[in-house]
Amino acid sequence: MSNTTLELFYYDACPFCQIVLRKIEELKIKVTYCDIFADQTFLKRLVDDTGRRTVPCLYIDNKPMHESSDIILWLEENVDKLEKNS
Ligand SMILES: N[C@@H](CCC(=O)N[C@@H](CS)C(=O)NCC(=O)O)C(=O)O
Repeated sequence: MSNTTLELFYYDACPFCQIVLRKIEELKIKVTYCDIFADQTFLKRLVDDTGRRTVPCLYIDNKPMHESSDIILWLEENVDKLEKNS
């Protein structure tokens, strides 16, 4: 089982986030969800780490990755190594 920790910074009304959320659901990958509008500490962490408020942003072992297309590609390439939802 993978030890990789995944956290998705997102908000519901963001269409790029929805594309990533659908891919995560399709691949059944275990992710911690960080809604930046529901919890200001998530927004602060995102801005502190990246200097941007842009979502989606996938933290892979605490390293932020922007761009929905890059995130989806990374998920597809690494799905076999990632922890799945039970
Ligand atoms: N090219 C980016 C676009 C992401 C994007 O435009 N996100 C919007 C929300 S839908 C956003 O966070 N805008 C606020 C900002 O960039 O400060 C991607 O595909 O991930």
